[in-house]
Amino acid sequence: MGTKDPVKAKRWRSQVGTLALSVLSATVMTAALPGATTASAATKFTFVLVPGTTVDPFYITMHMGAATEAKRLGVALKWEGATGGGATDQIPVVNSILASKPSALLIAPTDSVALFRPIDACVKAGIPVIAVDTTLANTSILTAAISSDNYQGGEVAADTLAKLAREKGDVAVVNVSYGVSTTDLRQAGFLAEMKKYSHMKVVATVYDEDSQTTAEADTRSLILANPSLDGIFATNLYSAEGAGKGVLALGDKGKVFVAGYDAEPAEVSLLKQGVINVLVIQQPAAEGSLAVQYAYHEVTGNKGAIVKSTLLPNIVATTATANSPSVATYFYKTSF
Ligand code: T6T
Repeated sequence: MGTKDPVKAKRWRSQVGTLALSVLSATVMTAALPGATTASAATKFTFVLVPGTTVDPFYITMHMGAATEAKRLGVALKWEGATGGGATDQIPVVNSILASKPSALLIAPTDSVALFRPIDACVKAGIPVIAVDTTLANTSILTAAISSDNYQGGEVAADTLAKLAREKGDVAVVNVSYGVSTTDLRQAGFLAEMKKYSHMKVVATVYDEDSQTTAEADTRSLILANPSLDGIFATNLYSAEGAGKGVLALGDKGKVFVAGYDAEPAEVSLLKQGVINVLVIQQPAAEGSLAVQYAYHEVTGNKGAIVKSTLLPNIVATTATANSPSVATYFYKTSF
């Protein structure tokens, strides 16, 4: 079974792992974990969750899931990070955590290479590290890595835009920043899938450094520079919100189609208006919850229950399904 393509093979394996895991985690969810006794356990373990940024609804929703699981297990959970989303913002945070020596570090590395050394210093100091959402280029030092199926999300975006554009025309990508493992994979999945449509062309890829304003300005320029542009793939929350606002501002709703990622309120509103046509939604709360569970397995010696690499499935929402309650449960929180 599986496939020769290593990415797909790994994905296939982890999906099986995920399936098995989701069954497992459902079981674990209802039963007391070995060693999970009274509140006294709370003081015994302290985990720190470091998001890509502290203001991003994706990570705020992840925090909510992690905090719920930490409470259930009687573990103290700290939330430490920067509002900026770059390696220069995150490295000092990791260095200060090293000094505080928590029981485990759960982190979304903002750069797959630049964060290796600060994270490795934590591991060498005996702090197990779990990557959640983004990861490192070299994962050998990690206890586990949890994310969503980013490559497949890019493929879904390509197929949806191709269908909307009747498999003819030009498209562009509005991405975040090179070196962010998740959005790089989304772009890779999109470009590979687009190759299947011989009458379609990717005319440009731009980077908005995680800024919605820049994404909007880039989108306007892309449309003005490419009058026959039919579609835009915006690889994350801020990119999608910006791309949608750019299309709306130029009056191109229904002419330039938008496939976006994530589900914070402004994006969801643009999806319901038909400005954004499809959103690939992740499960940040489940990622956060699983990361706490794996950290708990690690520190209580239940290492056999840890799956090294997990990709949680995506939820795809369109303008037509955006109002359905089953989809709305996956919309992100802006605070908790
Ligand atoms: O798309 C998510 C996350 O998966 C990605 O790694 C960075 O951007 C978000 O946090 C959304 O802003």
